[in-house]
Amino acid sequence: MTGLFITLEGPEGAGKSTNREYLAERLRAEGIEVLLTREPGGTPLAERIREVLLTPGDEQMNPDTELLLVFAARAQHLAEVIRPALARGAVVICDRFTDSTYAYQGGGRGLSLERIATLEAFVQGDLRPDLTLVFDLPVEVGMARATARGRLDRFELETRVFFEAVRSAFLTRAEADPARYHLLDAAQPLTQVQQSIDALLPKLLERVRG
Ligand code: Z5A
Repeated sequence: MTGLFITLEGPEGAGKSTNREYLAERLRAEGIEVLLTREPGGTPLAERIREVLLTPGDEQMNPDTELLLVFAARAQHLAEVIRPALARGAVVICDRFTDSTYAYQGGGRGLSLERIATLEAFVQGDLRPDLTLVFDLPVEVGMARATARGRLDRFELETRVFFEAVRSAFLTRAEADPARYHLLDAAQPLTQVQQSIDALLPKLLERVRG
């Protein structure tokens, strides 16, 4: 038995955390085992790496260091949490995964996509999400939502140009593989975003139940 691997992606403030709970509840109500997790993080060690990645500091983090830390956390997360859950047939919902690496370290920092793909193959083998929901919204809306929440993390302190590149990288990836990606308009009111998620449920349930 193999489970289903769903990832939620998009820029900051897009509603990934809010909607991951919503999707998990909808699936649990159907009697499905759901494991809800996030990246960077998802295990105690990977959460420590998350702290390093998100905490602003005096020493500027080299983009290669950032890339390697993201994949180091992912290797731990896959080994300890994601692969075991998929092996027992659970639905794994992960708030951010490797699409964020392509968007932030590739699009935002300008690192080579080939280098990211090499690390992706090294850390994940052939494991890729079965379905990726991309919560898309204009940069200024996401930035306003993040700012309204208070203290900004190391990524949230980045410039608008950085976030435009991140958004554009997500959209490019989604357009290239419509079978895996589902684009959601995250600028809509929450109830409408959740109606779009509801619309995906029948197909999702079909896939889970085989
Ligand atoms: N990162 C990376 O660089 N490389 C990688 O490979 C990975 C990650 C995996 C941490 O991620 C950072 O790690 C991230 C990229 C980097 N940096 N950034 N920026 P994170 O997921 O923890 O951080 P985040 O995306 O900034 O989380 P977030 O701001 O919490 O966004 P969200 O989860 O998408 O949104 P939310 O918390 O559900 O909602 C934000 C607010 O908007 C909240 O008050 C909601 O009530 C409100 N909201 C949500 N939806 C709506 C709608 N539809 N209307 C109105 N208001 C709404």
